[in-house]
Amino acid sequence: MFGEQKVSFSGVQPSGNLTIGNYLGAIRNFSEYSEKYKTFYCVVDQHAITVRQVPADLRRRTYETLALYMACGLDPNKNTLYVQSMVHEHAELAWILNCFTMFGELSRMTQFKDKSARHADNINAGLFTYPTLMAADILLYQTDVVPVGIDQKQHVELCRDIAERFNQLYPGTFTVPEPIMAKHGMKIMSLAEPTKKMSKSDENANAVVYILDDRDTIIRKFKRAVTDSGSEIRYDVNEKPGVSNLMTIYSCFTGKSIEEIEREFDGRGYGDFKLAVGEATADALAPVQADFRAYMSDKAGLEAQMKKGTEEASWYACRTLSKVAKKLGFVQVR
Ligand code: ATP
Ligand code: LTN
Repeated sequence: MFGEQKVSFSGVQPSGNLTIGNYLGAIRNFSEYSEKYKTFYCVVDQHAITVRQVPADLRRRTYETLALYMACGLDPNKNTLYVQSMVHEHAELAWILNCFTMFGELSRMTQFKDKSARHADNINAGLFTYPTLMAADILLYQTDVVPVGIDQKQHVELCRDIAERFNQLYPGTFTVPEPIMAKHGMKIMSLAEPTKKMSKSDENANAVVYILDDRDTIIRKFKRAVTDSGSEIRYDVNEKPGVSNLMTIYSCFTGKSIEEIEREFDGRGYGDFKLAVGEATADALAPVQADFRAYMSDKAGLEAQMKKGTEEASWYACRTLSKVAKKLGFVQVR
C-alpha cells in the first residue's frame, strides 16, 4: 500500500526473446490490476547480467521488452513502465536487504541451484544474491501483489520473509507482498519435454514458442510438439503431460474451459488438435505482434516512455529508501 492505494509490481528480464510462457504466466496478467491498483512493471536489466550478456543485445532487448509490455496492452498512462537500472534505489535497497537475508535462505533457492548448474563457469555472487535484488524491486514500491509464473513463487516468499524480518526490527517499514499466479498458464511447459518449463533460454528453439514467431513457425512448432501415447485429447498432467500442456495453451488463448476442449476434440486425433492450438495461438498473437512493430519503429517514443516511467518510479522508490535509511540510523543531510 502506498498511502491509500494498493500496488502491483512485476518484472521481466530482457535476457532473451520472450515466450508464450512469459506472456501467459506473467505479462498478460499485469493489466488486470491497471484499473484498481497503482501498477509498476519493470524491465529488470540488472537481473539479466547475472549471466553473461552481449551489450548490444541487452540494449536492444530492453527496448523490445518495453515495447512488448505496451503491445500486450499495458497503457503507459495507466501503468508505470520503466527500466530497473535507471532507478538507482533498486541496487541501493538490495545492498541493505543483503544484510537482512541469510546465506542459508539464498542457498535453498531452486533457481540458483539450476542456474549455477547450467553456468558452472560463472557462479558469481550476483547469481546468489539475485533474490535480494528482486525483494528490493518489490519492497521499494510497498507492493501488495506480484503477478508471476509459479517458478518465481519461491522468490516472492523469500521477499515476504525478508520484509517480515525487517518489519520486526523496524516496525511499519514495508508492505508484505503476495505472489499472484494465473489459474491456468502459471507454468507453460516445453513443447519438446513437457515435464520441463518452457524457458526463453532453452537451446532448442522448437521447444519454445516466442511471442514474435510468425504464423507458419508457430503452427510448425505445435505440429512437432511431443504428445503422449494413445490418441485421446484428455487432460491428465501425469499420464499425458504433452497433451495437457497443449490444452492449457489452447484454453488460455481461446478462453474455452478444459471440459469444453475435451468435448470439442472428442473422437478427433492429435493432428487436428495441434493445428487448432497453433492457429489459436497465432491468431491471438497477431495483434500483439503488429503493435510491437509499431512501437519498435518509434525509438524516440519508447525513450520518452522510459523517461516518464523512471521519473514516476523514482518518486516512490526515493520515499521508501529514505524511510529505510531513517529507520536504520543512516544520517541524511541534504
Ligand atoms: P530464463 O529462461 O532466462 O530463466 P524466463 O523465461 O523464466 O527466463 P523471466 O524473465 O525470468 O523469464 O520471467 C518473466 C516472468 O515470466 C516471470 O514471472 C516468470 O515466472 C514467468 N514465466 C517464465 N516462464 C514461464 C512459463 N514457462 N510459464 C509461465 N510463466 C513463466
Ligand atoms: N526474478 C524474476 C524477474 C523479476 C521479478 C522482479 C518478478 C525480477 N524482479 C520483481 C517479479 C517482481 C524472473 O526471473 N522471472
